[in-house]
Amino acid sequence: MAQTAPMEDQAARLALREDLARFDCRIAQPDDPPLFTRSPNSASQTTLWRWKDLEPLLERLGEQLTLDAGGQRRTLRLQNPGLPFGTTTTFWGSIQVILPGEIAGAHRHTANAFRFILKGSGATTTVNGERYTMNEGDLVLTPGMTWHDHEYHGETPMIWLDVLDISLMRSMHATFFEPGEKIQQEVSAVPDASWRKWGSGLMSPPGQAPRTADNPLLVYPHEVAQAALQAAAGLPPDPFDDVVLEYRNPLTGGPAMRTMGMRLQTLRPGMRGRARRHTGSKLYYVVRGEGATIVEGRTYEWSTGDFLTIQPWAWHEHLNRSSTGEATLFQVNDFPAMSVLGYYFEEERAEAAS
Ligand code: GTQ
Ligand code: FE2
Repeated sequence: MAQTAPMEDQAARLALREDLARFDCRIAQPDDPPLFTRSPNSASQTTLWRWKDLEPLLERLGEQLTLDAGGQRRTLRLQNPGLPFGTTTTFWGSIQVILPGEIAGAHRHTANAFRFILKGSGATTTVNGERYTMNEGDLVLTPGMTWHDHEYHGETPMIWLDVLDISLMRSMHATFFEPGEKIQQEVSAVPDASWRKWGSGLMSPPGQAPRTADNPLLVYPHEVAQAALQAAAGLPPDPFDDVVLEYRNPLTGGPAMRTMGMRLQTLRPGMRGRARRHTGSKLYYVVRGEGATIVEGRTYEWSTGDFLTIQPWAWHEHLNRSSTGEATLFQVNDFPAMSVLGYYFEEERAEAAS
């Protein structure tokens, strides 16, 4: 039955509308949009944010916005122009600026969060009593409901990418937020205990495996990720992503967070990836180098410091046209949440016969 055919019982439906509404019920009405679309029809738009535009804005934020003691953060949100709020349908990406001498006070919330350090080094973050120093390229996790606060004593402003699954949490009506009683948490006697136990990913103290499937790790240092990426460069290339690695929970082999997946990848000179589309959303950050992503026939040229989000179910492919320079991309996606709900689908474009 064609969806656009006029309903034969249109008059009856309209007449029923008010009677049903009195009892908090309704039936499909002639002017309702279709219940389903054949494939995802997302309002979220493919969007590129360029570092050359962001950098002066971040400078202004640092100069003009204060950070009060109430657990606030100084952040620039990457706002998707097609959505009422958020970077994608599930998560928010924001760039946080912290100045020498500042403390971003303790709080906790249901939203899962992580930080990927963009510029500077030396700030510390405390997560449930564990304290870690954050340096460029590090990934630090703040799983939902863990207490966290940040502190910085450096020379120049430090900035990092924050990603929180706020839109997903809101759509589930599960928002909780609690400010800390004190500005900063107490730090445990062994401040980096989980890293000491689980950080090698290969060996850990016997008899201490947690009973939950939650990731025991809070930090993925830059050097470790780089070494892993270099080792992976010796494997056959991935046809879509060249050299790509997932940040994993060392206990389960699953993704590092419950709702969000993080990846690091290298596109080597001359690489041209195959095209693919998938449900769910992702945000790329260009760690270094330059290249391009073709999304539904439109080319987005990116270089160091840029951010790119891709509309759900849009065909896209990556390329590195340089003959000498590698490009490194950090990626966050919502595939873990999509997968566990049964909503993750992907399709590969058939290769043209040559
Ligand atoms: O650093 O705890 O960008 O709670 C947004 C909310 C950062 C944080 C954000 C937050 C944080
Ligand atoms: Fe937070």
